[in-house]
Amino acid sequence: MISRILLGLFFCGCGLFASAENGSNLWLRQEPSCQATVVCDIASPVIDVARKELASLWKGGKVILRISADREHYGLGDEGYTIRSAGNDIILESSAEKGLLYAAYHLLRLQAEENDCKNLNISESPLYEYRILNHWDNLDGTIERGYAGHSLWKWDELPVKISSSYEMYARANASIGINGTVINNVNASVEILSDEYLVKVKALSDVFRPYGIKVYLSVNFASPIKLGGLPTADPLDKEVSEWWKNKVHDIYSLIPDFGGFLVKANSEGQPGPCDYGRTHAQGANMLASALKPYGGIVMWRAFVYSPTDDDRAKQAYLEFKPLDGKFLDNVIVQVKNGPIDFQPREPYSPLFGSMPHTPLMAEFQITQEYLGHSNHLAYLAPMWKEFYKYVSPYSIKAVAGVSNIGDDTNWCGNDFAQANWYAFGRLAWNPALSSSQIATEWIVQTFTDEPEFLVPVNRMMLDSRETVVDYMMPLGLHHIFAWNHHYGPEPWCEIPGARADWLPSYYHRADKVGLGFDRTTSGSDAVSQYPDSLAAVFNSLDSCPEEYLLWFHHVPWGYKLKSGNTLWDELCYKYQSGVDKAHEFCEIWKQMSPYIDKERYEAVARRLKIQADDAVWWKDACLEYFRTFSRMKYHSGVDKPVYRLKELKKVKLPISNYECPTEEILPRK
Ligand code: BDP
Repeated sequence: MISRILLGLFFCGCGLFASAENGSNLWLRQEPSCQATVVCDIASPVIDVARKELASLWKGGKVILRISADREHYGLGDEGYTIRSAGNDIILESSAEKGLLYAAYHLLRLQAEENDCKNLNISESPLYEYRILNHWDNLDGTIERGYAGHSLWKWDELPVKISSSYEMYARANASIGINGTVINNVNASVEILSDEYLVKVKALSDVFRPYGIKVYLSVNFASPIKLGGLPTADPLDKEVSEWWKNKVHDIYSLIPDFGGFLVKANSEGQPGPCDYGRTHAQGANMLASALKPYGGIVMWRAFVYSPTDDDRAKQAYLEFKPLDGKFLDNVIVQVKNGPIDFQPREPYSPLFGSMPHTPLMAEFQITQEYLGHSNHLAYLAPMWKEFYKYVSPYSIKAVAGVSNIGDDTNWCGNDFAQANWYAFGRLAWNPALSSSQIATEWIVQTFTDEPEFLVPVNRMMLDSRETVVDYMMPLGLHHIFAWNHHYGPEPWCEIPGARADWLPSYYHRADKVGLGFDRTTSGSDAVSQYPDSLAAVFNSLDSCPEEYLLWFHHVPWGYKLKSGNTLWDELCYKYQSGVDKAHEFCEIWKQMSPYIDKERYEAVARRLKIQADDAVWWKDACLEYFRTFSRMKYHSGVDKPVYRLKELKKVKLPISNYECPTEEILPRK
């Protein structure tokens, strides 16, 4: 934070920051040149941003910005645009101001990538109307599952003091097409709807508006009781719906373009309509009716599970599918990408495709809650693309990403975690972009376009998520984290009296016979929630993709996989491969030092070292523990354990969101 403020002192003549290489400028590192001629006959806050950006950064000839009412631009929507070269000039056209803003950022990105901008003929529009960040930020400044310092929002200072970070945040989002932000945690405090906080929210909205970003709020369903003093929050109670109507009216009087509400209801202890015997649809519709006259929406989360005997992976589907078609048209049901909870790898949630009469939005997690926090390099575009292999991008209405942004100097803790913020925005705009293309764009803008750097770093990023899966939870394993913690391994964890579905053994089901959760038709039957043809593929041990094997099957230790290896051997090789790759990343990075600044080089090197150490920890913990069931040996090519299981079992992770320096926690080697 301190260095971000210091940076602000170095204003250049045209008002943008001069760059300093501490990650604070994200991918927006172009030096201002202040030489461009920008022609535009409209003045508005949004256009002013586009004009200012181009005037300060564009190094080519004249840029002309035009609003056009022709059929082509009309067809591209409010946010779409064309970029065309006309001799030495460049013409940006859109049917609306926001399109021109995005066109300006597109042009500047081309320049940053050193494209030849002489013969441009580009036509673009986003696939989704809603491209939204979800901040899990609490009003006390902490962030649930945040690994990059405290919240960006300085609630104590607002609305009087407006940190310069807010504008930079908006600018970064606009540059990648993000057009909405839910600024508070889904586990929402009722205070956010108090008069005191709403003026603070308004102050943030005012900063974001010129960048095309709408503000949304997470709301607590019991607000009418806790804030309004009513005896109930029953959605069918007249006074309750009146209370919400008045609240919504107050919000729109302050923030005329307010986006709407995000709601986590009847999930993990949060209040909701089911407390009154009402359905999720009744709860959502009551809020939606209040928002409807103003054009606001409700994003109603489907992340629900209760401590029943039934398989947790089935519960959201069981609860929400019967409600298909029962939601008002300004409700979108927000579904996590997988059926459980943001694991390093999950099959897609079967709710997608199962609610044809309800708009759905995908919720991805940008913050690495289950992928090594900000210590591990895990480039997530390949994970999100994997979701789209099964779920057509056209079948969903919108996308949300749980943010990884905090007040750390470099915004995301790990410099490479910025790539996930970037990739989320770019894929929300266009899910057809490849992971590699996005990585290349990001590397070139964030670091350098030197091929000696670009090629290996791109490769490393593309390999990174699979590497994390390999050393944490290969072959479909999931949720084998330490108790109450989502960083290190504790597959053996048993807590007397704890909910079964909060313990790793619920998920891995290791026994003398084998490993994995039987979700086939002869097990929990979760497979049957998928379309028939896919269910058949997942249901059979032979045809189930191996990356989901232990998700759907309890597999005997000696079962032969496609490689010819037994399950046990394959498991060993996967963990070993994860460890090897993590070490390889350290070696690759060592070669990169000549190409970038010392500060970011060292920060990344330090985290890669933690990642490599953690990979060994994961391998030893999991293999040594599972070996107590398989009773099988490590074959050649698999390293002897560095740690003993007995010692690893004593490791206690600090329950906190800050980085865990593994060497301080682990027993001596
Ligand atoms: C889980 C997180 C928890 C969140 C919850 C949610 O562990 O902190 O509150 O999801 O999405 O991943 O509501």
